[in-house]
Amino acid sequence: MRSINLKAPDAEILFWPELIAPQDGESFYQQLLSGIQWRQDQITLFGKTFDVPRLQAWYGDQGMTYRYSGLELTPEPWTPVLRALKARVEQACHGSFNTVLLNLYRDGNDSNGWHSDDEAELGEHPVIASLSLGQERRFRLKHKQGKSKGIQPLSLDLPSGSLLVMSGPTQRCWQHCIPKTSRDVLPRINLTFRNVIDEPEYLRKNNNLVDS
Ligand SMILES: O=C(O)CCC(=O)C(=O)O
Ligand SMILES: [Mn+2]
Repeated sequence: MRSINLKAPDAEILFWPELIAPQDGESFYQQLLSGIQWRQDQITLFGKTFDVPRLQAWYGDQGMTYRYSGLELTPEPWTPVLRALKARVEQACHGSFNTVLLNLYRDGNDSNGWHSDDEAELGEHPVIASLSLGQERRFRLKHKQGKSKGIQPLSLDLPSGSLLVMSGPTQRCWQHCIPKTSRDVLPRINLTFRNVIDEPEYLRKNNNLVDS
């Protein structure tokens, strides 16, 4: 299936509107809703502790610890459903991923604030492959220097079964978010497949490069 190139400055963003057919999407959605170990994580900002405004889960290869906003996430092992989805995503975007962060937005009050996925363990040019299941979700992007450079923000509605892949300079130059909505919305699931650099492996490779 062919992708659409969203052509924005300082970004590489590809979009597959229907990577997964609606019937399969509904089945995957139900399996994840009931089968994933959804967690209510908390973050501490300026000395105050808050519930993250959504439920989350972290699955992947063993040993791939991921740190963000003071949280340290140790992955649960891949399940058959997650392996099947990972294979579909990898086949579409010719990438490979060793972890997935899942978000469950229970209703319109749940959200994901402005951020970039630019943690060091994702490497210099992170590839973030975001698969959507459940009701359509509004996804917003803004360039970090959008105002001074006159670059317009983007707003996309991500339907169930769609795949959005951000790569190249996107995380360095842009931020993205899922806003709250006053519309009456059903639960929505997002899976962001990522490739976390395995530190010992990374060091070994670098030493090998120096040796050879
Ligand atoms: O739900 C989405 O599409 C956004 C998820 C996201 O940005 C993240 O988990 O880092
Ligand atoms: Mn993100």
